[in-house]
Amino acid sequence: MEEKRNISVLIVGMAGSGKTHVVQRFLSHLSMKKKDFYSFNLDPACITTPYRCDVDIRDTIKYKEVMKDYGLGPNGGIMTSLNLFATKFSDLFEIVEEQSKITDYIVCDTPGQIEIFTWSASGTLISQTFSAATPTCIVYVLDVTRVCDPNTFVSNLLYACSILFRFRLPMILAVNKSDLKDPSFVMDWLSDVTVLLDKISEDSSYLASLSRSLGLMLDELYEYFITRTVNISAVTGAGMDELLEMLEKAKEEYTELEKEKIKERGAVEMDKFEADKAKEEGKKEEEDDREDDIVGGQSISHILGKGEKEEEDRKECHCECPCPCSHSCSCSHIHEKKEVVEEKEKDILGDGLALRCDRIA
Ligand SMILES: Nc1nc2c(ncn2[C@@H]2O[C@H](COP(=O)(O)OP(=O)(O)OP(=O)(O)O)[C@@H](O)[C@H]2O)c(=O)[nH]1
Ligand SMILES: [Mg+2]
Repeated sequence: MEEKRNISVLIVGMAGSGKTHVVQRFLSHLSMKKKDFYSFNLDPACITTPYRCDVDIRDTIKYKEVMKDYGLGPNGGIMTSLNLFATKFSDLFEIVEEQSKITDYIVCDTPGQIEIFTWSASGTLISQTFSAATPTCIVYVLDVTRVCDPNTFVSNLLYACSILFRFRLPMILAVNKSDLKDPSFVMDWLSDVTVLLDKISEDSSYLASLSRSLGLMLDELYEYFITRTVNISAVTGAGMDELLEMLEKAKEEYTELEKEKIKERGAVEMDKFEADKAKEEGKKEEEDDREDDIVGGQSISHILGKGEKEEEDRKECHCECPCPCSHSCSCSHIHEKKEVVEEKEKDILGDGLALRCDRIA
């Protein structure tokens, strides 16, 4: 059977933005299109899943017992359940890898605790496990009835931004509940930051001035999302075809990002190699210096060498020296030696000089 190269879709977003219903609608759309899919529910606290769920975190982790056992509140309980689930990442990897060969889409519903994906270890582990096994994309669900408030819009984008930079996976903004409110203002705000800033200025609170600064700061992010925003409705099914098209592009983007990551890893490894090489060379230079010092030490011993050692010192010296045979030399130890020799000249005149000239020759 021909292997399929599918895509994993992680559905994230604020609590109540409609993630679970988006998963349900998206899966029924896939069924309609005769696409194969595999689904995960990673929300340990949900009561029911309104879609066919292949892997349900609730089958392995009892969230209420986790709360009791660890003395946690509801949010801590959800986070800890996810952390416990993430410890099984090798099993998760096997499932995702296997399914990536036989299905077109793997869809994953997540809990509303966005912190799981912004700073908890499990969010990173889970997303990395998915992306190691198959092309992976994050769909960030926005509730249009909430993000029409520009402050909420900016804080949602901040979350999206931190997830985007943390995971470095392609991300799509899915503006949900379009059946309740026209979401066209989102595109207006993304494509022209001044429209967003004007909207924020209508409010004179401290929060608005903070949003204004943040709104300006996120300018580059808006550009990224202009081509990656889709208006959907989990109730009516609007925008599902556009979402599918965007996921196809996200698959290509994933490949590009992976290439970059490999290149970066290559660069890091190259840097490490260079650093090791420099370290090795540094060590060698140090050894050479030490050798020089030893040689220098001998020279010093030449200077210091008097009496019986003197003749031996001269044997080891390879410099030309300013002796009467007209050889020239500028090194100090030789001059020193010369003095020594000159002193000796009185006693062993001729022999000492003759001895040196023989050696130099
Ligand atoms: N009108 C309308 N209502 C929606 C849509 N999507 C979701 N809802 C409603 O929004 C509410 C929350 O939906 P969920 O799917 O449970 O939201 P969620 O993000 O999964 O919530 P948590 O898992 O608690 O974070 C429900 O009452 C849904 O019926 C939509 O497209 N249109
Ligand atoms: Mg849900």
